Amino acid sequence: MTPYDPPIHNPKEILMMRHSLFMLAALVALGAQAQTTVAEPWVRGTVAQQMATGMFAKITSAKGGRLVSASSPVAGVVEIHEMAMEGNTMKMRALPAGLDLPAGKAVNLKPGGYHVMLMDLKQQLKVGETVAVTLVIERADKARETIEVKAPVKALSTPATDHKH
Ligand SMILES: [Cu+2]
Repeated sequence: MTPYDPPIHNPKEILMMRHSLFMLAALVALGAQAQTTVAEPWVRGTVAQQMATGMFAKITSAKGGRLVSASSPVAGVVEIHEMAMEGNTMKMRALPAGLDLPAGKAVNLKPGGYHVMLMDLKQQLKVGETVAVTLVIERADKARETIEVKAPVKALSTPATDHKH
């Protein structure tokens, strides 16, 4: 008999166990990332004192889910909005339950439609800058996925407002 209990795991076993745990964590992270993709993100630039703007992108959830919330260091409040007709006027309103992302179908967030509303802005957002936005997706299996987006700030130019003489 030895005066002490033999170790349950020798160093080699512990190393292998750590390795497989690391592999498992890597696979879990990979699986979470592959579910939803965010393409062509951008934020509409603001003028001084402007308190709100929109963030737009094409979001595709491979297995379906909902965009349930978002946040950004440049905004005090961030909501998921839609534009909808109320009588004869186009109005925007918050989607309290979030934005539905059908499986495998790209949902286009664009001016005049769905958008991530950045409100209570802490600074002017100038063209050429980049805004960090965190999107929270609740997947069909109820697991939550967090996506960090770096959205370039762009000017919204439409033929109606972009006349130059
Ligand atoms: Cu809005």
